[in-house]
Amino acid sequence: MTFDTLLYDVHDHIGMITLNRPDRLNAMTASMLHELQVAFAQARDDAGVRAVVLTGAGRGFCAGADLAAASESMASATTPFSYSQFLQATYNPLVLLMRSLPKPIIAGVNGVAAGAGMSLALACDYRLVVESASFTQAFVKIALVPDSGSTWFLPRLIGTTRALELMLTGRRITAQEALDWGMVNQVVPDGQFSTTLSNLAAQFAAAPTHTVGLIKQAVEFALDSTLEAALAKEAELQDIAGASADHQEGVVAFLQKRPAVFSGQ
Ligand code: LHQ
Repeated sequence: MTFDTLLYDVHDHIGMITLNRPDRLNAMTASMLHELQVAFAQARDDAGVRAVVLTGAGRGFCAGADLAAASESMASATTPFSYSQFLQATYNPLVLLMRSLPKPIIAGVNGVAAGAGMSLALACDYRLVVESASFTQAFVKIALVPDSGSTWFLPRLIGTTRALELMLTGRRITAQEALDWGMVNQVVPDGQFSTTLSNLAAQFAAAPTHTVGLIKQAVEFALDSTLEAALAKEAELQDIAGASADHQEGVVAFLQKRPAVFSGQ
């Protein structure tokens, strides 16, 4: 499938998704949301892809929902627009698809991430951010509730006090503040962003992909479980990881005092 609102490119086992509406800071339209689902599903189903990168073209990562497009479609709708139906049909399945992807997703936050654009960054597994980027829970500024998973991700990542502060004020925080709060993994000077992102993606693409998927599954499960259930889940998933070719390779490589070469299996 060819994409109109994003670029999707696979190289060196990396599936690179670039939001591509730079003059709108990559604000999301219904077709971009559909294309994102297609691209993530393609990355999931392609055995050659071992890491996924989500980034933005131009000076923004993603400004959230395209408010101009949203108000146009509301104005032209023949029946009353339902936010709930729209979210359930577009953003929600996308976020669930990302969270269940059995491969690591790196957000390459190249600029501002606002509203649902910030939610998408939070739905990724690792956030590499340029120093000049910023984050805003812009929803409150247009009298909307945070959506696309922000209410779930943000308190878990930075605690309720700070999550509510961001949600209630819509204050734009810097990359450094996001790092200090544990909301992102790494902040780099703008000039080093693309090289660092490529190196990081290559590192994830060389990881034991199947086990990485199991780690994601284990943590997702543990977030909403008792200790007892989490321990049982770890044991169940360890059976699967323990039977993998990459586990064997990891142990042999350790004993032979050489770096492991993982196949992803
Ligand atoms: C935009 C947008 C944008 C369109 C910048 N839309 N054009 C789900 C369900 C359904 C509907 C509603 O929402 C949702 C979920 C949500 O995501 S709600 C939250 C939606 N997002 C926002 O409210 C953020 C709005 N944008 C901003 O606050 C600022 O643009 C930020 C803080 C992102 C960046 O500020 P600046 O760096 O100063 O850039 P700018 O404001 O000058 O924007 C550059 C251009 O991009 C500008 O167009 P222009 O023609 O004047 O150059 C903006 O109009 C356009 N743009 N965000 N969301």
